[in-house]
Amino acid sequence: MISFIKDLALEAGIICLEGQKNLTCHDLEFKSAKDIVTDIDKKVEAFLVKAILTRYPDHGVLGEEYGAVQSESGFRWIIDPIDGTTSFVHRLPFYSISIALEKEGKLVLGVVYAPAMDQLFYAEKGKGAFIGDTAIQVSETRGLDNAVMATGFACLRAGMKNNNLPIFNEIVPKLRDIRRFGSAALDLCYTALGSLDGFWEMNLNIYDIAAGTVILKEAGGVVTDFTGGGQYPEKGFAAANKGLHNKLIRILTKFCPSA
Ligand code: 2AM
Ligand code: CA
Ligand code: CA
Ligand code: CA
Repeated sequence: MISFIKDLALEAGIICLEGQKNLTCHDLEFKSAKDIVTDIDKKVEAFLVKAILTRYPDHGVLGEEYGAVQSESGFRWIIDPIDGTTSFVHRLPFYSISIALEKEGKLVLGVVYAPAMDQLFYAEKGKGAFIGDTAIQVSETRGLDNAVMATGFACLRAGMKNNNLPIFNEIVPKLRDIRRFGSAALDLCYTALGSLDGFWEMNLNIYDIAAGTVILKEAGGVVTDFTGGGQYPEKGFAAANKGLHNKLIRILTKFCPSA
């Protein structure tokens, strides 16, 4: 199953790279002023859903662009066809295809592919996390002052009252530095890889984080809401290596959005 999904992600990557060549401002649709979608997002999701349901006709699906296909099977695929559409449209390499599988409500498989950099991350529950053929592990950084983290501002685009800017102001001075790539799935994979030490964001959706969460947990990382509990992404989303996660939560907990 994992090799089937990895192959699909690679094929979806070709659709992204080819589609991007001919992309113009006329191909953008605005879900809202700051929330864009392209034909390629839709094409990739349609391709993935068709291939998955052809192979597993009784499974369910949740995708960002076309929503849900219900199922009684206990299996649900959670798909973000392009995570980081803004980066994709602006021809920055930090976008990804994100595919996860949930079994009886528990995430069991995740594949994240960044076509512009040819980086393929994947994990199956209990079997470790990988980039290509190489096993990956979170960093051993223990102090916030040695940590490089990522965050994002989905909250601004969603026009939500829960804003990341006060959190950003409080955390960034405590860190070595901050990065903002624009793909929550990749932020999680880079934390799994140990290149980043942690990541937080609010107003994310399950399809932004499902695959990356499997990958990060299998790489030894911890994923919670802003209070350290399991109500993510509704009550915020915080991910880090084990040593740093508590330190991050201590700051985030007072900013926990009311779900
Ligand atoms: P997307 O590119 O698939 O939409 C980066 O901040 C994260 O926020 C990405 O995972 C991005 O996913 C998501 N995002 C972008 N616009 C958003 C919006 N309007 N509401 C919620 N999340 C959004
Ligand atoms: Ca989107
Ligand atoms: Ca997304
Ligand atoms: Ca998307």
